Amino acid sequence: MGQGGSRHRAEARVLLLGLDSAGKSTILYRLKYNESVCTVPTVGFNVAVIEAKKRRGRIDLTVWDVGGQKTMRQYWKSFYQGTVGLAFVVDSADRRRLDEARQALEHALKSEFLRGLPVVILANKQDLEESASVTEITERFNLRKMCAERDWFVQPCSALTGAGLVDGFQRVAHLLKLPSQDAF
Ligand code: G3D
Repeated sequence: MGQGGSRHRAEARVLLLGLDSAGKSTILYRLKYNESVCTVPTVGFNVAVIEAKKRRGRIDLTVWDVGGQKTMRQYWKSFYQGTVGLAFVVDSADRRRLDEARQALEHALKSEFLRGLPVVILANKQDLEESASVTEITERFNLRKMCAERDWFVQPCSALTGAGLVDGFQRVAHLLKLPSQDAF
């Protein structure tokens, strides 16, 4: 997202969650190196620092991808404390798993540690013809109700082409609240 020469600089921790195969590793890799890669299922975690704009300053988002397989989801909560924003990746083309994705997000958002934190849903794999639209995902996830007490946004994207990724994390940066926000 470019180099920053600004006086104002902050850091924030963001969790990248989503089911296995949603595209989390591909998203992180593309943002980090601006290229696509052959990924293997995430065991443990991947992390990347992404620079974004926030108000008059810059923010380094430390983005954690904790892995989305069923066995890994029980560990998501170990990463909640200290997190200031969420990016939840959905495989928009896998309609059979949209309900499972909705349930995983709903379960995560019940955590006390994530109360009121902004969430950006990355509606990934928009390059595929069969992918669900932003409107469909908003409705299937019942987001107006599920996220009634937090800021939320659905960002269409493709980790394959890179479209929408920078905008998605820019949106996370825009929505999150920093303890030192007044300094910005
Ligand atoms: P995960 O980290 O969420 O488990 P991965 O998911 O990043 O490993 O991606 C799972 C598969 O989806 C990978 O394909 C990857 O190339 C593919 N993928 C990720 N993002 C996109 C996208 O935007 N569009 C398309 N068409 N494919 C995507 P493989 O074949 O390696 O399983």
